[in-house]
Amino acid sequence: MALTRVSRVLRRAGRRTNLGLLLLLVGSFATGWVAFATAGPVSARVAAVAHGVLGLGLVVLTPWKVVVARRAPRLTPASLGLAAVVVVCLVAGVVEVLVGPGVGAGLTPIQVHVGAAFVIVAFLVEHVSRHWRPRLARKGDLSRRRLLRTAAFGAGAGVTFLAVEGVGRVGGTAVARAATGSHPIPAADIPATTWLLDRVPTLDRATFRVQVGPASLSVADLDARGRAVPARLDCTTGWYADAVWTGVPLDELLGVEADASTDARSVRVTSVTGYHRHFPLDALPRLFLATRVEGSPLATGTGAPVRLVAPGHRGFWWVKWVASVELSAYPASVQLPFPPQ
Ligand code: HEM
Ligand code: HEM
Ligand SMILES: Nc1nc2c(c(=O)[nH]1)N[C@H]1C(S)=C(S)[C@@H](COP(=O)(O)O)O[C@H]1N2
Ligand SMILES: [Mo]
Repeated sequence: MALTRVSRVLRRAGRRTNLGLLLLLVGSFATGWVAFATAGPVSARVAAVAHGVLGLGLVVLTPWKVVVARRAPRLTPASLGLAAVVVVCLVAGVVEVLVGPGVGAGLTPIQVHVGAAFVIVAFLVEHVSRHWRPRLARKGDLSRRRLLRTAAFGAGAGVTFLAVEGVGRVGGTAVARAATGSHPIPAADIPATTWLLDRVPTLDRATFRVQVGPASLSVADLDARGRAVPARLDCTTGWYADAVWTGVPLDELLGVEADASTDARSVRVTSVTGYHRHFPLDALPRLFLATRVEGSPLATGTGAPVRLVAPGHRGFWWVKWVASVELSAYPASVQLPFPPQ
């Protein structure tokens, strides 16, 4: 009895299953980047929950998709490859949530996760173009009966999300996560983190100078003017550290010049490596040129001798090995959302 009901529900597998998969995959890919970009407690949580529910919705649709695939005249290696990378992506995402970045030598779960996501996109383009049927989405898809099924599916995805969260709580591995989903690490354990392919320069603290507007400052100059700045560094690879940095606010270093300038629309903070970010001018009081963390000079890998501390911004905004801070005519809104290096 129960079995025939299950098989009747599964027999509905077809066009709407594929449409659902497409929407979930596109939605997961897009919200993943939003989750990477956001730092605010509410926006980060909304992005992480939306991303998790969309991604885990794929798990809920699996029984229906298996029916679709078994009906096909033959299984192709490319489509099985797509299935495999989706599994890798989902497993890495859940491992990130439940265990965090500490596992795995060399690659973090998030690196595997995002790498797999790019491979999914490539396979998916091939799969969808090979299996494309006209009118994938239809008007009737929004009829009341269909909406009830969609709502039931949404509830299934929501419950799956809560189940993963629950395992993390009960298992005690995902308790003190930030709104972004990141796991806590002690300030002393902050790892040297490269966004993508930047290099780690070795600079001499005694002779190094930072160009700040028209002024050239030594590390000792900055050190002498620094004050305690408690801030959370939250990296997209899934860890955060609360630490007290020693730094000077940029409005103090650049404020007079910024007020006098008529064409400045942002401040550009540039690393000796070329890595750089633009910030809006009203952020100047909340950006700091820092020379120390927890009282000690910065380590080579983590930005020595001078790095930016940008509370409220995800880690990739915290430019390391700062060479210059200068006013810019470009608004901060026109830069790439993520650094290219
Ligand atoms: C089709 C592609 C993707 C799928 C199917 C997917 C799916 C998932 C799933 C199922 C989780 C676990 C969610 C949970 O249990 O709360 C997850 C976590 C995560 N994903 Fe993705 N994802 C995709 C692409 C991306 C991309 C492109 C990014 C970033 C650029 C990303 C960033 C993240 C992050 C940061 C987490 C951890 C969130 C947290 O700790 O709460 N994902 N993803
Ligand atoms: C998680 C993502 C997906 C996986 C793993 C997957 C996998 C498969 C597999 C293994 C087959 C059997 C035929 C073959 O091997 O090519 C198949 C068939 C099919 N797929 Fe997908 N698919 C996915 C997403 C999609 C999406 C988004 C569409 C949207 C257009 C789609 C459309 C189809 C169609 C129409 C068939 C039936 C082909 C037939 O019966 O001849 N699939 N899929
Ligand atoms: N020049 C430069 N600055 C950088 C990066 C980089 O690759 N190059 N990585 C950023 C990223 S992604 C993070 S999370 C923080 C990491 O700081 P940490 O090395 O102290 O952990 O620095 C940011 N600043
Ligand atoms: Mo990062």
